[in-house]
Amino acid sequence: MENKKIVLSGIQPTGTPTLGNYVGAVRNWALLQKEDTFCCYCVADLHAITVRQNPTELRKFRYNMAALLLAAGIDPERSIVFMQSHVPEHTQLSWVLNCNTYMGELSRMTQFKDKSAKHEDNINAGLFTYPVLMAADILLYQTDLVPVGHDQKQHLELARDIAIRFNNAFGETFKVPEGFIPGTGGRIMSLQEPEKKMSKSDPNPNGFVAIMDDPAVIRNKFKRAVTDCDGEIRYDLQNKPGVSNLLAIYSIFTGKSMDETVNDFKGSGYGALKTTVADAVVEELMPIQQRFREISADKEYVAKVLSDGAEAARRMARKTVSKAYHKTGFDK
Ligand code: ATP
Ligand code: LTN
Repeated sequence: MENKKIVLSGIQPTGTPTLGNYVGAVRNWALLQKEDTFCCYCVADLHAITVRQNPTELRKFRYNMAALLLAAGIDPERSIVFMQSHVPEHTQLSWVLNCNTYMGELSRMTQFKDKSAKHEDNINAGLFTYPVLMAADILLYQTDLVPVGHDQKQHLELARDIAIRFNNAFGETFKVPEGFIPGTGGRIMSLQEPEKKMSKSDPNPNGFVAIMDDPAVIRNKFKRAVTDCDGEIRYDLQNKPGVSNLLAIYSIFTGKSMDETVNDFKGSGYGALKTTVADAVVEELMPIQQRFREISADKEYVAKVLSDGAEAARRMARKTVSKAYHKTGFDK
């Protein structure tokens, strides 16, 4: 493991994961499992409670999210998969990092501003310090690479700033991580309002495709996707966000470049574009859905993967917590 690059990422078990989560994050998590990487993926359940959750639902969502990661190709023989709450080092480091993060930095986080506008009745301190917990997730594993969607760029930069600040003040403690944000696909847009990102908390279910949606539902959502009225198929994010989003999805799911993609649709209408994109998505998601049904039914297997994952994660995380506590002046 010494000369492998450490990859770490997390996903919140809040609601139904979407095509945006898949393309911006989970799909790359699976692809990053290579000879020269060691990948650590967590279900960020501690992050989830920054917004009020029903405990019964949360229990179900976090289990399903773990099963879905396995179904999407994360291989527990090669990578570790764990629940954030099973590894207490995350909260232990988080406190020390909180005391090395400024209120001003946290007030600039756009996700905090968005979420506090959305949940006016519950602007809790956890929602404000959420990016510090995320920094702890990352820095605990001496991470090299963090695969996330574009919306997490600001949080990632904060994690880097905190690491650099701590290292300067107390001596070399944390590796300063790099982001891995896909160019095309880092920001999959809503099918109904293509100027907004696709979000699982969108009250309009036609705006997002859920990874577990039925094929007929997926096809129908693409059929209703908002485009524009000039009828020309070209990639132009500014003027044609709906069509460009469909082209981006097609390019990712077929592995074709954007030029090839646009060429494939020369002379086609929007109807054909939507059907072809839906077919490509359905083809990749169907086997994942099938594996999800098998894996999620095997409770013992999922529990074993998670307990092995937590044990391996703790072995790594403990070293960093000891180091950071020692540098801070907390010795036994
Ligand atoms: P919400 O949409 O409810 O705010 P979320 O889906 O953004 O939640 P997470 O589940 O924690 O929040 O996101 C997991 C990963 O999915 C992150 O790396 C995030 O950047 C990525 N992601 C989320 N939405 C998109 C999107 N529309 N396009 C690309 N990546 C996305
Ligand atoms: N905040 C992230 C989820 C997340 C994460 C992480 C991503 C929690 N911990 C560590 C990368 C690394 C989000 O997508 N909302």
